[in-house]
Amino acid sequence: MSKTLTIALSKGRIFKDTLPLLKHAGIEPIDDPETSRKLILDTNVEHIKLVIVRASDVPTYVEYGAADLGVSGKDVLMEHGGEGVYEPLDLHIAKCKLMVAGRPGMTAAGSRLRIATKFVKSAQRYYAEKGEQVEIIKLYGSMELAPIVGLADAIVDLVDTGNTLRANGLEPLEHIADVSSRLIVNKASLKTKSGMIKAFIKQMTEAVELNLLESNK
Ligand code: PRT
Ligand code: MG
Repeated sequence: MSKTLTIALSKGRIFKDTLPLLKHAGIEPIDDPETSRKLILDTNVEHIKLVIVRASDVPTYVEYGAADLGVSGKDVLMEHGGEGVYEPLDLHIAKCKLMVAGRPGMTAAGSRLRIATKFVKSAQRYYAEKGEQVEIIKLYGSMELAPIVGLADAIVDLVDTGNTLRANGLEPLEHIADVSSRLIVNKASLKTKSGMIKAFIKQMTEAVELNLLESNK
């Protein structure tokens, strides 16, 4: 049987946290993406390949079937919309929170609150559900700067330890969502490569359970 399974991953924390889960499933990459320039990594399992893409591109690769599977943050999936992909498993890795943050005691400088974020859809949905009219300003990074220089009243961003916010005189104000990384699967692949994918999901499920047991010790 010559069917290949392609798994899309991003470098950095997602790759680092996914490695031990893959290892439990018997899969180990031959090259290290942090030092190699290769974007397609072979593994010790001949028919399994890893493709290294930008975190925000993982759902797109999986949606179009360029990868059969992927590992993607819930924050990224909420922005992407999750069309064309199944999300069968919470991997409980790369955890953080999507939050509103700003200066302590922050209030709108104008009539409407101005919110800077790269999570435009999630921010729009959050304020719409609250019934609050806000102006959303799309940024691609360094969101913490926006309230300091008066570009926005507050930001919507990922928070883990809160150190980045504190270092910039900001604090977490409102919790929007808990974020962790999810295994995602292309819908067509689930039919055409059903056996391989179901076996992979089963092994990853076991690995996640073991990980959780370890971390509760
Ligand atoms: O960098 P690139 O544009 O390619 O993509 P990316 O920034 O989305 O990738 P990466 O690797 O930084 O993040 C991948 C995924 O990790 C995200 O989509 C989240 O699901 C998850 N994750 C978990 C985080 C964090 N924790 C996190 N703390 N992603 C980003 N952060 C950043 C946050 O944006 C802020 O700048 O870390 C800073 C806050 O950390 P603390 O500890 O100071 O609060
Ligand atoms: Mg980044």
